[in-house]
Amino acid sequence: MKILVTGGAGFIGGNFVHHMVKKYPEDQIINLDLLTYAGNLETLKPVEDKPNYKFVRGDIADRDFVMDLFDKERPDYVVNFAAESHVDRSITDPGVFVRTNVMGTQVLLDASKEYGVKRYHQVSTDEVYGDLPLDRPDLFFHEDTPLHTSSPYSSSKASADLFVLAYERTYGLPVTISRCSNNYGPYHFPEKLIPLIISRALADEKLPVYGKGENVRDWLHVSDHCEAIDLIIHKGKPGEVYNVGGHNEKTNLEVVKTILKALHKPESLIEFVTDRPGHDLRYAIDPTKLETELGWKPKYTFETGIRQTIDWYLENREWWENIISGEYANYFEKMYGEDLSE
Ligand code: NAD
Ligand code: TDX
Repeated sequence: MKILVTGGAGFIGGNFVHHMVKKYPEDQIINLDLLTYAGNLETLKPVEDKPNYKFVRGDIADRDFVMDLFDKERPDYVVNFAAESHVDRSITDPGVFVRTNVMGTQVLLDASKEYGVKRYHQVSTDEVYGDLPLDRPDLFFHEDTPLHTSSPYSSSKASADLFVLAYERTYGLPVTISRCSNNYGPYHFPEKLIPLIISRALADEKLPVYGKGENVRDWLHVSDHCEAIDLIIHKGKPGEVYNVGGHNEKTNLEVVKTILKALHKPESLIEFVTDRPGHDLRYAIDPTKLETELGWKPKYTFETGIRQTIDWYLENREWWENIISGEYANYFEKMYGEDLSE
């Protein structure tokens, strides 16, 4: 089998490449990534010399390039992680989210149709369902919950999902979609909440918490997400959507305090800053379909997963220190400069 993974130099795609290269030595894993600010070849060091792995730099929205690649490689499976993934960046610059997340997906679908791939898998997000109220803990996102997006990011992901489903219905392309809750774990880019808090707390820097820190996210360790995608591409039914989540709902403030406690740092580092516009209140996934139909079960609880993640950041300082000392420093200043100044 030849598996084309797009966005494999990013956080989840990188973890998935590690998982697949190790677990399926007989398969060929091709990683197509543009290496935007979020792509990092350092993440792929552990697999770069493996005989069943190859990296190709390129843009999923570049039709001629993608068609040539499919013509040359003839992948059996396509797993699309490539995306602009940060909600805050989508608020300042939505255009690139439409280009990569919507148009890039449509180019990959065309190529998959043209070259007869056996499975096209779209890595989507629970954000396509919008948000749930804070005072209704009985409500969850199900696969048939209507799409109701809030940010340019989630709108671009929902649009892509609709194209994926349209290609199944109209052209019979064998597709699957997974919609996962918030991931955390190794190789997570430090613009996102958990690695941002770990890296800044270690440097005794102020920790920006939006609004009152009451928003709820449903956290899943990235390796449990990778296992779920592996199961879905091999055993999932074409045309189906699968929700992925492990019932680990926490307020942002709980997450930040858990990290501070583990690092023996004071809560006085917390700084409540201007809220994200349109900030989704609560995400909560019902993963029953994935559990009952495909037998998926997460290995990590939030407590074991956050410990493992903190240890990884402590043991791999070079990986994230290289990022925060580079171009990312300018982004941080623009995004938080005023809020966090003395
Ligand atoms: P990330 O930002 O860490 O990585 C994205 C990768 O895509 C980067 O390596 C980047 O270089 C690459 N890329 C961007 N534009 C590209 C283009 N035009 N062509 C080729 N490559 C391009 O993102 P992530 O957090 O790993 O998310 C991966 C996928 O999972 C995304 O589709 C995201 O929507 C989805 N998702 C993420 C989460 C989460 O919590 N992080 C949860 C659910 C779903
Ligand atoms: O500085 C911050 N302060 C803060 O309070 C940042 C960066 C975030 N937050 C809050 C906003 C959210 O309520 O923390 C929560 C998590 O924020 P992010 O890490 O930016 O993630 P989120 O917006 O929930 O989206 C993530 O999960 C779903 C991923 O980035 C998406 O790609 C995925 O689809």
